[in-house]
Amino acid sequence: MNNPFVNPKKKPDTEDGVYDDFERGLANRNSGTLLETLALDITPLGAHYLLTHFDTPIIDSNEHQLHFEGAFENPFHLDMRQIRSLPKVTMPITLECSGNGRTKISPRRYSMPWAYEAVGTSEWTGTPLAPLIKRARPHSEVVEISFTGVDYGYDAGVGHYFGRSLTLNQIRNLEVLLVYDMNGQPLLPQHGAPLRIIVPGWYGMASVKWLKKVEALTEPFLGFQQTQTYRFRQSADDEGQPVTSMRVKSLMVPPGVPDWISRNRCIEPGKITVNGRAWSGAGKKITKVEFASNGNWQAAEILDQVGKFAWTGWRYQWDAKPGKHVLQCRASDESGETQPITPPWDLAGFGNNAVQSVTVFVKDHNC
Ligand SMILES: Nc1nc2c(c(=O)[nH]1)N[C@H]1C(S)=C(S)[C@@H](COP(=O)(O)O)O[C@H]1N2
Ligand SMILES: [Mo]
Repeated sequence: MNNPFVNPKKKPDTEDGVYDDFERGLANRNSGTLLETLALDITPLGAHYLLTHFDTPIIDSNEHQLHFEGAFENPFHLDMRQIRSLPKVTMPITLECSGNGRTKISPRRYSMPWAYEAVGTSEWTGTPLAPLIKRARPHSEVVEISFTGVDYGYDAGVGHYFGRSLTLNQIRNLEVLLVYDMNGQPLLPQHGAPLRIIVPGWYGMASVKWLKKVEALTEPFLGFQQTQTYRFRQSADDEGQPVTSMRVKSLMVPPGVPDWISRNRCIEPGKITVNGRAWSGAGKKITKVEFASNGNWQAAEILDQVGKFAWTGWRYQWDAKPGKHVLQCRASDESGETQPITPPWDLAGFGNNAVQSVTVFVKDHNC
């Protein structure tokens, strides 16, 4: 048997709110962040969301090498000691999985069932990638650079190493970083140790973990993760558009205390401060955040942006009156984009930046 996973590529239908064992298995492996950590500028190590398609490779950082190969004049490889001695940059960067919000789209795609929690901001330390590409001297006919991880597996019957590509201009303009530390500590195995890239402003799929190969290509990269998925598609016969920059979005720290199972909230009556985060892609600044209780939208206060490629804090003083309320928040960015109330349709559930809704119950009396 050469390939035990040959399959017809058609994903099973899903029922809203009903998840099978395979989806539950994915959810157990790919943990989300804890929404309460949105109170912090930087997501604590261990509370950053995780999305790994295959297995987490266990790599000896003393042995690991990064190979610059393909259509370069000056191919070379570097070990981790050499990479760590290159000019060092630390930047807070917000990363969101493009499948975040998938469960809120109906019908839901059969895949990792994210609700709101696939986002986080870390202090990433590494070295800019562009000077290394320059050092390797791409041939004049190079059109793209591909990035390949150590992790191999199957999707839709296709065996492949996880790989993505960018153009030379994208690598320069997006300020792509070759990263080895996260929040001041060596990358954890599940976040790509010992080496990954971070593509600021783009959805997470571009930020290849466990990076082993940077290859200069004279034809566009046709890897599975570049061409067979991560495309916005309206229907199965739609060729679609590649998923790239993050869409404007915001989340709140759910106020009050939760019910263990439903996670609905209980709040004491009176004035409370609701706070959260807002972000967008492609370096676009957040210009407005609004907060609503039962659809009554009011301007929230915008706090400092944590970094050029990181989220912005916001807060709102809410007068909690007894009863049941649905709380929502909505951000706009400097390009004039605003979060939609209802999820934008996408076949695979990518790019859902619709507003978050949190149901809260405010008690009649302080107790
Ligand atoms: N090699 C490799 N890189 C990868 C992935 C993967 O499965 N393998 N997942 C991608 C996706 S879809 C996302 S959202 C981010 C998640 O990064 P994190 O797990 O560090 O949060 O990594 C990206 N890089
Ligand atoms: Mo992702």
